[in-house]
Order: sequence, then C-alpha cells, then structure tokens
Amino acid sequence: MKQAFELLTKQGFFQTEFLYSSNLIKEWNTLLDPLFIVQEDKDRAYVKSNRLFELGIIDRVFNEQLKSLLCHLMPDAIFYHCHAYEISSSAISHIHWGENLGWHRDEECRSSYNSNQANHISMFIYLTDVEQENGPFEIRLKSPLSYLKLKEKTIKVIGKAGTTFFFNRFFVHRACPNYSSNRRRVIKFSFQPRRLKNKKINLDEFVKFRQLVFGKNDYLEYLVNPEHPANSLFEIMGESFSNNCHKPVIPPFNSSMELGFKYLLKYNYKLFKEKLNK
Ligand SMILES: O=C(O)CCC(=O)C(=O)O
Ligand SMILES: [Fe+2]
Repeated sequence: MKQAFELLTKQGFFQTEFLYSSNLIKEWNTLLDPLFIVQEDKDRAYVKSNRLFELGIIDRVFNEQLKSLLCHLMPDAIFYHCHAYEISSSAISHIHWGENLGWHRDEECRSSYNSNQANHISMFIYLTDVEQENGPFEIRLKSPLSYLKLKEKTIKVIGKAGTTFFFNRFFVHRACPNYSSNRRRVIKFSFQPRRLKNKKINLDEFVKFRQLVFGKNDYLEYLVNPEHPANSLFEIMGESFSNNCHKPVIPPFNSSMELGFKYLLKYNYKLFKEKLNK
C-alpha cells in the first residue's frame, strides 16, 4: 500500500478500485433524494455530516477497506469536510471560476508544500455517473512547485456512480463546468492531521455528529473528536488493519489545461518569488 501514499504526495491523486457495490450506491441515493429534491433551486446543495450519519451512510462508507486505507494515508486524521453535495447545470465551474476557469489550490493549503507529506487530502465518491459534460473533477499531476505551462496534460475523472478517488489539495485542480442538465452528486471527505489548525471541526454539524457517534463507532468518533484519547487510527483498528487492501489506479491523461495567460504569469511569478525567498 506504500504506493497509494506515494502517489498522493508525488502526483497528488489516485483512484481506488470500486469500494462500494452499485446497489449500495443506489440505496444511498434513495436515502439522499428527498433531502436534495427540496434544494433543487440551489446551484450547490449540501447534506451535512450529521445527517449523513443519521441516514446510516457514513458507517457504510467507512468499510474495512477504507478504514485501512485512511489509516495508512494519515493515521492521525481528523475531518475537515464531510458532506454530500450536488452541483447544478451551469456554463461555469461551481467554485473559483473567476480566478481562472476554476483552477485553484485551496485556501487551507497556502502554507508551504512538502513533497514527502500529504497534509490536506480529500476523498470523493461520485454518486451519479460523471462523463465529460457532467462537471468532472480535474487535476494537474505535476508538483505544485513546478511552473505552469500552457496546455499541460491533466486528468478529468470520468466514471460511473461509485467511482472513488483521493487527491492532495495542494495540487492545482478544479471542477469542470457541468454542461449537462443533470445535477452532479458526490460524497466528499477532507482530512488533515490533528495537529494542524482546523477551523471547521467545531462547526455545528460536527458538534452534532460528535454527539451522535459517541459510543457507537470508535473509528468515526476519532475522526470527528479532537479530544479522542487514542493516539492514532492504528490503535483503534488493532489487528483488523490490513496493509494489503486495495490497488491504487492512475487513469491515463485525457485532457489538457485550459489556462488564461494572465493566470499563468501570475502563478509562475508567485512561485518564483517563493523560491527566491527560500
Ligand atoms: O467539486 C469539485 O469537483 C471540486 C471541488 C474542489 O475544488 C475541492 O473539493 O477542493
Ligand atoms: Fe478545491
């Protein structure tokens, strides 16, 4: 499993084999439908962590394979994001469009990047089929410390509902515009080490989630409770940790970066200055 961690640090991305059956994904969608239907007028709609837990979804997402995988990737992980969301049909990306057609690095990763660590990671599970026109997630696999070039090759993550992948939030990425008339639905988790500042973990949804999970699922409780006494996920998993639970996959490049010249210059100049200051 060393490979999964290495991919995340060096290339910022990997896709997992299918971790969930199509029946399970259908069941989760049936549970979520009523909560999203009432929000259909919103461009971006959420079902938050406490509701996901009440629906019995999070317990099942964290199956034995995922538990071991996360334990391997980040044994001292705590949640930063935990929700399901839908994006509507739109000719522009749902986030950061104005800056550069959606390409960005996230706010919490403004500190310096270390190529031996992956401190800000996200996991996505597509709950709807995602083709080119459905707003796929797209990522640049080159080091965040390398200069941007025009027309660089990228990966748009295309796949059936159930497609699951991880990315390192330091790497430049975006949501492509959802040109289709269908809403794109995903489950998204972000994790970071417990020692880092975490401005999300005391949000109302996480406070409620902590209360709900207390005494019911120690692994999840560790992920949502900064005061949990265990030293790591390894301690919680004990013998059930498996070092051999899945094969990470990198799909072939299937796109290239659309990039404004102005953004490219701005990004590279900033990087150049950072390098000079080191
Ligand atoms: O919704 C997406 O595809 C991308 C979201 C994103 O930029 C993020 O999770 O950091
Ligand atoms: Fe992002």
